[in-house]
This record gives sequence, structure tokens and C-alpha cells, in this order.
Amino acid sequence: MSYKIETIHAHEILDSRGNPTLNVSIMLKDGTVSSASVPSGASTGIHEALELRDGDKSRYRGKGVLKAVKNVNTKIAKALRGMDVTDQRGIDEKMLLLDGTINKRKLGANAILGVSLACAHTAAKAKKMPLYSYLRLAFDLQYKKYKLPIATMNVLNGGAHAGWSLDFQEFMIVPQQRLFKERVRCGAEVFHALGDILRKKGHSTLKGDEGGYSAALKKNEDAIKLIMLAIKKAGYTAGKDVFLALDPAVSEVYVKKDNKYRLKVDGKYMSAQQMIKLWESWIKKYPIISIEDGLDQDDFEGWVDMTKKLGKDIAIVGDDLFVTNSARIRKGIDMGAANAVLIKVNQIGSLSEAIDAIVLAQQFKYKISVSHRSGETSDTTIADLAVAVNAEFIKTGSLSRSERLAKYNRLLEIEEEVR
Ligand code: 2PG
Ligand code: MG
Repeated sequence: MSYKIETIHAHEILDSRGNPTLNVSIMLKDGTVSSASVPSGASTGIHEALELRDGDKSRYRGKGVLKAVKNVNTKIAKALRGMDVTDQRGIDEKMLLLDGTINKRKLGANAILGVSLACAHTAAKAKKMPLYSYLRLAFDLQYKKYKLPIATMNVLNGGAHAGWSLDFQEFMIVPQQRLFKERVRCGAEVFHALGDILRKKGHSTLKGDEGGYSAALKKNEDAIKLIMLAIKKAGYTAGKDVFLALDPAVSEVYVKKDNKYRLKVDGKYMSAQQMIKLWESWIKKYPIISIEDGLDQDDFEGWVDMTKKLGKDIAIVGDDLFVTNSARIRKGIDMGAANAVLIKVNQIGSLSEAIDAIVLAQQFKYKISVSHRSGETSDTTIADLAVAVNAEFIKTGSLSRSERLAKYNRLLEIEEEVR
């Protein structure tokens, strides 16, 4: 059986926000074809790999990705033609060499990632394996069984994902039922109960980028209070059936010159110490099990302090802090910053590097949350990736919007297969 790559083809498609991104398909000599699409963030970390956009204001407000598409269809296609598609590491390494920069600015992390993901999909198909088990084979991952991740579901959107209706970006519910399908059901029921409550109180029930409600509330904390009500109204017990998780994404509200955080909704201007105190008080009041990006992306010292104070009780998740980058994760491990890592494949730009980041984090007992981006497509790779690496968590938005539900629905399918 030959797994030789015959053609690689990229083209522009649109993501869930109506901005261009890449779809890449790969065909093997034997005719096997599969494809993958690349996600895109809004509250991007400054240390992420470079997402190559055209900057030509006459198309898509400068957001076109024709340069990245061209890089795939010419340089990358030429370099990879004839390679064995199951040699995922060899393929990723070849692209990294071809690019030759630290942040993938030459070819674009979006171009490289599109090919990297499409290779995995095509290889899995050629081998007639589900992607989650193919990934274990491709990266020689030695986990014993398959377990479905716990989903952290973003039912109230704020920050850069919802026109700054709230300062903090993501208010998530974390259903803890035994089966994934029960967790999805619970999530959907709480989500709809929250809609009823918002409607009754005269708030908007329009949705933000990740499919959660985006009501403009008087205080950031009101979001949590309403979610607590919704959990009860849906017939569940907070702190038993359903817990809470936050991604305040505070790099977005950090003011460097003053070393402070501006909370417009609360009318406050806070130091790192005050932010930690705020999280501490919320953890005492509410069943919060995880806080992501609770301090700025470059404040490693602050993160160490926050981890010392809160890390025994909850997951302290580094997203913009780590950007799925093994060197930054290594620094965090050495210093004692955070105890969990958010994994976004497009932050680093290749599947191999994302897997390396996961394996490193797991060696040091950091928890893993595999994550979508706020700009998504119907691509479901992250669902399979979460299962492949035994991730504790997956973060893939609310219980609405097809691009979010595609991942939940894929996990429902996987559960049926592995149970
Ligand atoms: C985050 C993500 C995904 P974005 O901050 O964790 O929820 O947002 O993709 O906009 O960076
Ligand atoms: Mg985040």
C-alpha cells in the first residue's frame, strides 16, 4: 500500500465570522482524499505564530489569505509531493525547515497548519482508522484507554467576542455527568434556561462569536449569578452536577504603562494582586474549577503567585501565556506558573509541535484543555485530538452555532465508538 502524496491543494473559505481562512485537501497516489480547515482567533496572544494575511485592503478588508494559499499550492506542495502522508513528523519538520523562521512568518502558520492537519486526516482515511486512534499511532502515544474530555461550555460571551458587553471574555459551565452525551444534554438545558432568564429580565439574547449569549450586564459578576440561576432552573445542582470555568482573557484589558487591568463594566482599575484577590473571592463564592488567562500574558511572576494561591483548588490555565509553545510551557513549568495548558493548534502552527507541547505539559502533570478559536469552521479535528491525548478538558464554545456543535457532535459520535 502506498501512502504517497500526489497533490496538495488549498483555497480560501470563510470562517464563522465571515473572514477568509484556508481549506487544504490532499490526494494520495491511490486516490484517497481528505481535507482540513484552519481556525482563527480574535483575542490572540502576542507570542502566537504568525497568521499570514494579505493586507490588501481591496479584498476582505485586508484579511484575505491568498498569499498563504499560494504558499501551500506552490512551495509546500512541491516540497511534500511524493512523501509518505503517514510520516506526520517528517512532513511537519520539512515545512518548518522550508519556512525557516521562528514564528512561521514566511509561509504563514495558517498555511503550514492547514497542510499538517490535512495530512493527518488523509493518512487516517488511507489507513481506515478514526482520526483519534490514528493520532495515537502517528505520534506513538501510549495511553491505555479512550476517555472523553470534560467540556467547558461558554454560555455567556464578553470581551472581544461580544462587542465588549462584559470585560471578561468567557463564562463557562462544566457539566460533570458520567457520559459525554449526558454532559451535552445538561449543557444545552442550562443554556436554554439561561436564555429564558435573560429574556425575562429584559436582556438581549443575541449571541457572541462562540454562540453564548452576549447580554450587556451591569457587572461582570452578574454573569456568574445568572448562570447559577440557570443551572438551578434547568433542574441541576451547581457544585455537584455542574461547575463553572472562566476565561477572563485579561491580556485584552491589561494596560502596560500602568501595569493594571481596566474593568470598564465594573468601573475599576486593578493591580495584579487585586485581580488575584478577585479570583480568590469568586472561587470562595462559586463552584469555579478553572480560570484561564487570569493575568497578563507576560507576567510570569504574577502567574507563579496566582498559582501558589489558587492552584491547589482549581485549574490555572495558560492560554496567551503559553501559546501552545513548548519553550514558554517549559518556562512556566520551571517557574511554577499555571498548572494547566490550553492547546490551540493554530497558535503554534503544526500538529507535531502541538503534540510535543501536550506531552511536555503532561510529563509535569499539567492538565490539558484542547481549544477551538473564536473564528471557527466545521472542521472537527480538535475533538479527535482531545480524545487522542486523553485531555482533561475541551473548550469548544456554547451549545449553539454549527461550527461549535460540530465538535460536540463529533465527540458524541466518538463516545458511541469507544464506549
Ligand atoms: C481564547 C479563545 C477561544 P480567541 O481566548 O481562549 O475561546 O479566543 O480564539 O479569540 O483567541
Ligand atoms: Mg483564552
